[in-house]
Amino acid sequence: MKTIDLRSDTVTKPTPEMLKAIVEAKLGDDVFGEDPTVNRLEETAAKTLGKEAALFVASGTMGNLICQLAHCNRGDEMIVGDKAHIFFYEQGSSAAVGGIHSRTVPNLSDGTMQIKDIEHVIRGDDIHYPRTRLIVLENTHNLCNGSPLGAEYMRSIGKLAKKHGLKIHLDGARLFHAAAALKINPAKLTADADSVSICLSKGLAAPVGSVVCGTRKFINKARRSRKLLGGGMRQAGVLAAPGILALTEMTKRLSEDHANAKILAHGLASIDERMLDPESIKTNIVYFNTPPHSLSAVEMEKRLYAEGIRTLPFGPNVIRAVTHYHIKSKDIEHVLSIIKKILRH
Ligand code: TLP
Repeated sequence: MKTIDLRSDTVTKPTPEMLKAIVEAKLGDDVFGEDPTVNRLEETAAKTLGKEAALFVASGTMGNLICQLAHCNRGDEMIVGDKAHIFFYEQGSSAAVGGIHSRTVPNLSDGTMQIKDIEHVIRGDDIHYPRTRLIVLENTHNLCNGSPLGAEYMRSIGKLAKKHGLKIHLDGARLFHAAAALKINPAKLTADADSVSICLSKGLAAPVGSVVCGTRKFINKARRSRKLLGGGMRQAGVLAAPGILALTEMTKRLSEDHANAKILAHGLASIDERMLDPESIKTNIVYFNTPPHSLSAVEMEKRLYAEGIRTLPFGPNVIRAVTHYHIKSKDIEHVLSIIKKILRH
């Protein structure tokens, strides 16, 4: 039985072109800055996002932490959404490793935080308080239905940060998904951020890696933080080579994944409208409820797994399904027919 894996877009495997690029990659020792393929990936990422420089890192989690360490000193405070991946799913590494205090602000269902809520929690100069240094944003916003944050919103946060002398870090694990949904150049979404972390392995088919972008001065600092965390890699060009194709080729097809997510969302709503509001699905992440008095999320996940369909339960009644490179529209039709069958019995 063929498996349809909707757990995450992290499951995408390298394309044949990527495997060829891995074999042919020109290599050197990247800790000495001598791996030409890593250098090419970093230049490509910086140029794509309109930044001076970039740094190849092992993962999105590492990229986010490196940026926090480069922006903040121990005891500083960062303002972060209460549904942010950095706050929820990164083991509290801001505090555990960086000694950085998180001040949360509610994320609205579209992934934004209200300007007034952010402004309200910025600390004044008082001996009792930590110093506010950083505002953290996430685009697309994973836990908020994969919502894309628009350029205008980014600009308004940029203005606020300038007014208060704060820096902005953007967790752009799925930044290209946002750009595809908004039909906008990704650099327009990063112009107001001091640092951005993008993932090459979320829907873009690279096997490993993320890239952090910012000013040259910031990236020099970030390079030190990467070494501190043990993330200096040597002949990393074998990983950077597929990363270049992820950025230059695989970003072009993401609207296909968004279209499949929309088909899934509308199909689910037509099975039972209580499962989700299909209009809330703007990118490739679909959260849906199991209908009341039917199955729990764990039971539904098990029943789907028995049919070769993999999903992730995200709460007592919430399931996540993520579309990606390996998912075709006929797979979505099959998934919908199986869910219909499961709910009927
Ligand atoms: N997200 C994973 C899980 O951790 C939930 C997923 O399957 O969606 N920022 C965002 C917005 C992310 O969604 C993720 C991964 C990361 C950072 C961390 O990236 P990695 O897994 O490369 O450390």
